[in-house]
Amino acid sequence: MSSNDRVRVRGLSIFRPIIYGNTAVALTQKERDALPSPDHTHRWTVAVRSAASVPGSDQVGGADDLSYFIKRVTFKLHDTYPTPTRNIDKPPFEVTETGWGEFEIIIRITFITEAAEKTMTLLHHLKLHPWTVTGEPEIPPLEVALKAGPVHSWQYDEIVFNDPFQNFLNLLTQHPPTPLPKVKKKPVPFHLANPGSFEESKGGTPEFWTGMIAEEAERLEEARKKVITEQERLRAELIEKEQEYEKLKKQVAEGAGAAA
Ligand code: SLL
Repeated sequence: MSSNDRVRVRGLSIFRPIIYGNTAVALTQKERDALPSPDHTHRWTVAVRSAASVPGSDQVGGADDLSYFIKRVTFKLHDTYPTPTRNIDKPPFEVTETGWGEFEIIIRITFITEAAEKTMTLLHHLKLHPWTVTGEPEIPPLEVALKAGPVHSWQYDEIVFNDPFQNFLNLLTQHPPTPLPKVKKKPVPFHLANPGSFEESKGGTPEFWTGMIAEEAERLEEARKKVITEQERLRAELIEKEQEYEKLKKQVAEGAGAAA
């Protein structure tokens, strides 16, 4: 360690792209029967991975080994699981389980000591059932779930390190992240897409790519326009109702006046 190592590089920010989330598959009746808990309906994996995927792989993300800056990932599962706090100290930073229900998973990332960074806490809603058009949770019959294929719910994030220590910065720059593909080779991750029917959502493994930011912006813009249109419609309706109310109030007043 040189004397410069513990000096912060002021004004510099460096980030590493990650994804966190889960993949889930429905179990066949035969698979369920073979489990110690036959009431479990799905097998799922929750993970923290590098954002880029291995080309040709059917795994979402995970091209890079993140252990050069992540020491530990803790997944806090639902209390119905034995030892719900799962500490994963080496890659892959993931937990695979079977179960029957969706729940919130607290994900805590501990960085290597050299980072001198606080742990980072993320929240992920474990998703087992296919995305629906309405967005309302809907549990499809087993045969539909099996046909629809794996369910994916992944969130892209960038871990930003501000004013990093020189030695940590060196470590990071020695491990540049695999760049995301510049063209979309696979369907958009479903949680970002306009979810289709169960059938349509059978799109294979999603992959994060550079254009997803522009796509997300487009979706937000569309949503914003929808909200404005709806607001205008409601405002017109409100004005109409207020006018009607005034009219009725006047009629009542006139009626009362005539009766007096
Ligand atoms: C629900 N609030 O009611 C959620 C809880 C719990 C999920 C879901 C298996 C645990 C075990 C399991 O899937 N727990 O092996 O007992 O939907």
